[in-house]
Amino acid sequence: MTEEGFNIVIFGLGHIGLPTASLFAKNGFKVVGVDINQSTVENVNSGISPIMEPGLNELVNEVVGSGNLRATNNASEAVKNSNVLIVIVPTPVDQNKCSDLSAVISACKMISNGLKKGDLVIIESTIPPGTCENVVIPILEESGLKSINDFKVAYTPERALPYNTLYEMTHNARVIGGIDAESSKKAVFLYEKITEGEVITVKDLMTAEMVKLMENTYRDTNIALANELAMVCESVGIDAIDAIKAANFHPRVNIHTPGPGVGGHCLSIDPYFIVEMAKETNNPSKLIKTARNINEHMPHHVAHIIEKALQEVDKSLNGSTIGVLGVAYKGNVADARETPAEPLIIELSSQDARVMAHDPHVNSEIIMAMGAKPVSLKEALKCDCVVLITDHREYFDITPKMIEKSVFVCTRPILDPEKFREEGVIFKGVGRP
Ligand code: SAJ
Repeated sequence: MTEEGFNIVIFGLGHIGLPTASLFAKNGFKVVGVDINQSTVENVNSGISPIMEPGLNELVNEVVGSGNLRATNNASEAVKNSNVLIVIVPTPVDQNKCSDLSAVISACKMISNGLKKGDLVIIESTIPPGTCENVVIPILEESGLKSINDFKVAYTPERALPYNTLYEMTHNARVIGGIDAESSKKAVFLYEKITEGEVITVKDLMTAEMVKLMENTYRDTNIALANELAMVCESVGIDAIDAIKAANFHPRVNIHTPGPGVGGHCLSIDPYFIVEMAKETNNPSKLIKTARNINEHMPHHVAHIIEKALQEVDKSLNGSTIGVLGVAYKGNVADARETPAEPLIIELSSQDARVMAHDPHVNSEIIMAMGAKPVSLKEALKCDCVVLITDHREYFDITPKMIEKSVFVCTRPILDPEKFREEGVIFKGVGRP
């Protein structure tokens, strides 16, 4: 097999699709990216990355310049001239916490319309186990071709950490499951070209689908445990952050970090795919659902901590100014999807607090859409209560003197409570007594 034998089409030029397309292009493959968003197509074709990701803009510029990557919204033309079709489109959950596969279905229909003998279809989108067999392949077979005999199918989940995507995509191990050995072999050949990490094959498509969900569920459940321990410690006067740090010295213990809740497009969504699958088999997944409930409860818990801290200075939420530091879902990123800051802002506003928010990475329109007034860091620090939600690098240098009204709720373990308390600041936080 050689790079020349493969013409790749990638459906979805988002946070994962664009870096993947660019890495294949950099490694000598001819790649066409299909996206429904016209401005994404135009940006990419001008050598600009619409996604904020370290190193991506330079890479897109290089591979578009070399002629190996181009973008289009003409799916049928792209499918006609290719033999590898990779689907990397979003799979959110709907209001009932069930997977919304509409983007995957739509991409598969476009592929099916132009599918040819010998094509390889690879799904990267996060999906409930069984989706390749029960949804993807039946759509592809509407083409009149038969899987295994006429076309091949593989599933490989992406595992890159946002904002470290290019490094992780080129260094992390990859998991691949195919509908048959030939599908896996072809997919392994392709992904070995873009990662130095090990490329592992698992028995089948469904196992590979499950691996992805297990990884994010492990993390979400572990964080829920940390959050539950933190809330218990708060109520009995133990500093949970210190206790977890000490417990983690045990060689087989790795309790994650408590915080204001779990955001982002992965950990807060993927566990629901297991819950959904388990429900269908009459074998409810109690622990995973409970972990989600705990993590979704955290913004409400933070609101409660703020209320109690204000009471110590004879204030209530009603009429108080609250300065939220950080609305991004985690430190040093501009992404606010599923951020715990949003339900917190909504709850504080519903109790008639005047909520202002500062974030060095997230733009003002997003902050306003959450219901907070965008302000400078200086203004946020003047509020009746300052609440640190996101562990952005910029907040590591906050000192007690900067907290004007002396009430500080710090939901991430990035500052030393004693330093603040010594200077008369009422310092509270998740896991802090
Ligand atoms: N968080 C905590 N405590 C912790 C760690 C994280 O409260 O100890 C919070 C963060 O603040 C954030 C959320 O959890 O709100 C998720 O952050 P994250 O850094 O754990 O994960 P993501 O969503 O940015 O990326 C995850 C990664 N999965 C794993 O590490 C198992 C990444 O490798 C996946 O590729 C990505 O999900 C994905 O696309 O699925």
